[in-house]
Amino acid sequence: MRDARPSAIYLKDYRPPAFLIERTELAFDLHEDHAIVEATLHLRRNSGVAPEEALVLHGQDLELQWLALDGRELSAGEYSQSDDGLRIARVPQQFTLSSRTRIRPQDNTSLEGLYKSRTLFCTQCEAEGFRKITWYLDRPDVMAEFDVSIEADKARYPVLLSNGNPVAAEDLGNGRHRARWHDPFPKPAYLFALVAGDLHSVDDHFTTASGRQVGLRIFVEEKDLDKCEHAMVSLKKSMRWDEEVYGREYDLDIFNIVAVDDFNMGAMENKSLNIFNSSCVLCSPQTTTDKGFQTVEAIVAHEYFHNWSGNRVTCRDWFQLSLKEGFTVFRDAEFSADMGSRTVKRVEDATVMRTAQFAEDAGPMAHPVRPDSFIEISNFYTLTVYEKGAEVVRMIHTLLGAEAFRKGADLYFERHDGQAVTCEDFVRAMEDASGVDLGQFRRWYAQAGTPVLSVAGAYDEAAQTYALTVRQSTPPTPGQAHKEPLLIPLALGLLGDAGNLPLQLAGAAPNVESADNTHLVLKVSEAEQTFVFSGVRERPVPSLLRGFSAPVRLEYDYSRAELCALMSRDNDGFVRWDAAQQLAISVLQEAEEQIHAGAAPVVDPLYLNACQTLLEDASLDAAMVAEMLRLPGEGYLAELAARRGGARVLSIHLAREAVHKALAVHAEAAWLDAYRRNAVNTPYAPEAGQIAARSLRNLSLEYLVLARDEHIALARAQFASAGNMTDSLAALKVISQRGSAAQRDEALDDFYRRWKSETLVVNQWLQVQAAVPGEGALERVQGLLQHEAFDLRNPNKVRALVAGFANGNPLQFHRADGAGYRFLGEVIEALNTRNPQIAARLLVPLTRWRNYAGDQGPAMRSELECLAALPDLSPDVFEVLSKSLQD
Ligand code: B3K
Ligand code: ZN
Repeated sequence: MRDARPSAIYLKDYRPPAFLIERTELAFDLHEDHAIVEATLHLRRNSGVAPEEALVLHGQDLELQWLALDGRELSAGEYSQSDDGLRIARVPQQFTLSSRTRIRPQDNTSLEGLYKSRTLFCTQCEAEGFRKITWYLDRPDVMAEFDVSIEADKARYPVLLSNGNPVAAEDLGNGRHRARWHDPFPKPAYLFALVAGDLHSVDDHFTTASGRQVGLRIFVEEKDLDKCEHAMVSLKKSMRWDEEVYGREYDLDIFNIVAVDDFNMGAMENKSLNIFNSSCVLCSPQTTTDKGFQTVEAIVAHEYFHNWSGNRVTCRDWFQLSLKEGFTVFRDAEFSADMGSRTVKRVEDATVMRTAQFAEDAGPMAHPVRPDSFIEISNFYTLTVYEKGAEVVRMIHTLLGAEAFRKGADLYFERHDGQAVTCEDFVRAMEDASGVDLGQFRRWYAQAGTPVLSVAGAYDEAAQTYALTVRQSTPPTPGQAHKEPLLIPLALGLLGDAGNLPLQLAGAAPNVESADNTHLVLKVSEAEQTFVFSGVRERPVPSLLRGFSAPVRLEYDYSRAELCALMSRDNDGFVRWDAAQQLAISVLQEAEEQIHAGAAPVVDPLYLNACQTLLEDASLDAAMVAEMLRLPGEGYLAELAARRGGARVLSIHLAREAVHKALAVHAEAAWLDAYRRNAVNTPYAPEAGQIAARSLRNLSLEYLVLARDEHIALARAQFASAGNMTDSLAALKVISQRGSAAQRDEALDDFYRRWKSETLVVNQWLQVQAAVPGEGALERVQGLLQHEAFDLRNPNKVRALVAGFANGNPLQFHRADGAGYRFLGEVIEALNTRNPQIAARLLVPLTRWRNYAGDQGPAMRSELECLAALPDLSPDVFEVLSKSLQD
């Protein structure tokens, strides 16, 4: 372990690097039990740095064999080594430093640095993995041109890849071969990549707007060659989209993607050599769900877009991570919106924000989009940095308008091409190009926590005015007791009896950007502000936070009738969906209180009828109807309950079951009709129309089996005949959740037999089982840890089974005897030193301990305390534990 009590580093302590690296030459010699890395770094002292300042290089788990300065070998007394680096006290202004280092990729279970994923050598260097490969200035503001040579056994590793262009390939005659690569674009070490393995590729090409040919290749194992087409199509669409929407062309002659099975996250944007978790690149209708197809498209796009937002213009330091991640998530979200349904995409993203990011903002790990400090940067690849960061960029887009935003992006890319910069540089480019003052807006980067926007409306019939009073406040978060008001774009409309009303803001209207006269965006900037609309001929229902125009919690005291009106008639799709959600939440909370008080829950017929009307309207977009009729999950309901005094897991579960069932029974005929009407009879394609139909059809199936036991026959028939993974998995889920034990076991066994050779499908199977309800669920999951299909070293499997249980089986995870918490604790303990990044991620459900009422909160806390008492805590796990246990 590096350090039992690691300490935090602070943004305020940032200093430019004392040395720069102009060129980096790396030679890898790969063997079955070790690898030798020879590095020659062309260094120079940064301007203004004193000549006596020592050179300090990062390095971790490295065995130094030889070190030379300007060709002269250094004696042991001329340098010193520590756990995390190497120090050379006396170095000239400009020099080369050569080293030979031995590493053991085969034993590297952290999946960071150079490691083996089954038969493949591969790398993951972001954020600080390069220091596990060789001694280096492993920080993003040190950018070098890389020359790389890779030598390996030719039969086992016929394909040898690195960044940039291939410059030579040699057969060394002894069963080994060598490849040389050169990357002309200076880059930080975190973008370095190497792959060696027995890979096969699907090849294509793309002609850029200026007419250059780019060779595109996706490298996979031979058995997966038939699963690359969708990723390739997605890549070409992304390249075209970035040219059309941002004017950004690809800059090298080749672009490679490699799929690997053992990977800590989704994918990595290494310059011209993207490495992907196989779950985020491989697709086929037989093995991949609609959601899976959409994920692949979005992640391929995200990594490709990083070529400009991240690689050409990179981050100065890791506190600026959202500079590349927030912006790139915004770019991929807009791309996905353009490729499919814009409203559905917005609903999905707002759901992630409200269910998961708001929870992060309200928990012990809350941090600003640009954190001020961290112990382990790997813990900061969070929903706040990514998704809230993207919402912050989206708000700039809203405030500036599309045209000025594009000018800002152009200026940012041109001004900072080849540089390592800050979030501040991004905001300044947006300001400079648009003339819009973003002074107050900058607080979004610095202030943690979810702002609450509390809105009240007052209609004056005689004066025909409608006054909206908006109050904003942001709750305290760890280390930030006091919050300042933010600049919040509040998009709105006013709904009347016959549709949306024309809007006229009384007096001067400096705060308004009007798109058409029924929609506008207020710029809320003060703790409390009142906006008065004139010429309002009837009492309106305000349609607020349209399109989720800001990442805030909205509070408005709507009556259920008002929510029904918005849900059925507002002309903003997001608000219609949101009204359905709020209505469901209000009904669910009422039922939960009834259950807690010992009464039978009664579900408001207003809600049931509104849902039925929606379901019966075949003219509506089926995807939106499905999203509107999907009940909020138990995790989200628990999060909301925490804000009202503490979550009671059992009564939340029972309330959700009761409302689910009531809606199922009430609209049974309509569900059956929707199920039949949405059957897709054309060959499978992951396109919007079919995806929408399958989404509503499979939701209908869930409701139908709740309405009446006999409908399980529909699920079994669908399971038996499904020609695609979306329908097959949806039926399997329903059977495993709602069928008899015999039906469930038969379907699960059948599924495994059919798919046991497809790892990604088997992972889905593990996840379905993790969510099987009822007593014995935990024992089933524990049993699966020993199954041939499970492997603790593979993050996808750990996520499917272990995180799948903790997040997808609330009643059993929160078992009264604490066994669910203990189970999670044991897995975290097993992974703590083996794969600290995954271990720290698994802690998240336990960090929410303050949300739970009764004995559960304390039981969760005591599991955290047990873990905190372990020796050898990794910095990753230590940071999450210590912050979660802080008073
Ligand atoms: N930049 C990578 C994430 C790296 C995570 C390192 N722990 C993937 C992405 O956001 O595109
Ligand atoms: Zn990214």
